[in-house]
Amino acid sequence: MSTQKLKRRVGKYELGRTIGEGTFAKVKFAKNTETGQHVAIKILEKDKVLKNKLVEQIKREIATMKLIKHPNVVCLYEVMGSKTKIFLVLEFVTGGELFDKIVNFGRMNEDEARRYFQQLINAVDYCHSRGVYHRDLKPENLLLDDRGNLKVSDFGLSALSQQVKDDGLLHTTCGTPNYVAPEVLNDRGYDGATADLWSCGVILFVLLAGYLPFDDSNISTLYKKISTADFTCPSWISLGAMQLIRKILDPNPMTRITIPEILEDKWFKKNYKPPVFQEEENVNLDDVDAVFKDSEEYHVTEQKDIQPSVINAFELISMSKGLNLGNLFDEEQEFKRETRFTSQCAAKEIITKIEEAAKPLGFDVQKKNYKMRLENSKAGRKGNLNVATEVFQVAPSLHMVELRKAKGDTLEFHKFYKNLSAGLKDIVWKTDDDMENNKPNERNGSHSNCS
Ligand code: 3AM
Repeated sequence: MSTQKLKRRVGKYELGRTIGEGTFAKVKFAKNTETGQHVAIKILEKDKVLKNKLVEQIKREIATMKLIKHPNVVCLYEVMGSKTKIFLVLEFVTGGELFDKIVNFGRMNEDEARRYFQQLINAVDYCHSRGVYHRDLKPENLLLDDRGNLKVSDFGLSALSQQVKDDGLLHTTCGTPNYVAPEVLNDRGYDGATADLWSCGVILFVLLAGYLPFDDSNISTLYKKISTADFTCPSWISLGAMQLIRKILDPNPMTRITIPEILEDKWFKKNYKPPVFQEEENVNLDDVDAVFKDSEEYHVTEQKDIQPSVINAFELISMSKGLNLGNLFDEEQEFKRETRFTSQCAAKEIITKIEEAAKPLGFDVQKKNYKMRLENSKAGRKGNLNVATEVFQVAPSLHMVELRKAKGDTLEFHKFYKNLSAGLKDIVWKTDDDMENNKPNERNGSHSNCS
């Protein structure tokens, strides 16, 4: 146990925490050591993604994405490859996901929903005009920047999970069914542009209604509802918005409204400001070629450096006072994905207490030295919630405990943490300030109840 850190480097990037894990990729926070710029690196396993017939299409789409510098599309800065992995260096987007707003605050008013929808349509229109389709537009891919602007992520990457069949059309087996167009579900082959538009219609409905247009616990009933566009608009949605949603959620892709027609729609056009941006010139695509050439001379160097932690004990203590949800903010990720607290108890006792508190909440516990992995046995909104914890020694009788969401939904992590806190209150070190804030009339000298 120490505060030394094993830093992983890929080329000029120093890798930090895992931001999220999906089926095909892991997303990690990273820092460009030359410029200090924060980025997100998506890491894909080559053998999982490059074995299908779409390698040429994937390469073309990744190359096109490097050329796309649109204000509402997550920017792809650079592509690197090692023997086994592909690293996509992306713009780091700090405002969280659009749908967390709905989960937190409920449905939006029409002006706010329209602004996001206009940005979404602009992003989709621009990428389509360059021959890149998303094919998997869903809440997780709609991020917000620090100024509240929408940024669509994963454009051009979904070909990684697709197949082209003999009819030359795309076929897919995965994807979040609630957002997927009927022709995609029927697997009769589909056109990427009209299918993306359907997903935009579902997204607009969710923004305005606060719930999904098509939802059912029975998957075949859900498919039937989607195939027949069986949904009802709630009464608070205006006629103009309702009519537009109906034209987008047309189960027949041939008669579905197109983007040029949406741009002319009266409801859509209100307060519309087309985006102003400059297209990048002189973009170098050598890195994309190199990744797909798969020759060792182009492989990026990966190394692990042991570095002493730059945080000293005083900083650790000041950032970890008590169990306070305010501590969920972190310099690297303003996403509230991790928290810390300090304890005067022995490390083994802390670990036992966390285990005892997590198990009744339905979590399986795996332990390795001073690290633990807590996994919820039940699937949540974004799969099973996984929490990584680690105990660091600050001084012989002072430990810092870090809890980080490794996988799953951020809001579920917050709920879990709140419940866990109740079971840990005996071991958390409370400062005089904390005691004062929590129990204004009661002061005693004992700050934690370690055995
Ligand atoms: O696991 P959650 O849903 O909390 O928001 C994305 C998702 O978070 C985040 O990584 C997780 C897996 O996709 N993410 C993806 N691209 C990102 C980016 N460019 C990003 N976070 C910040 N910047």
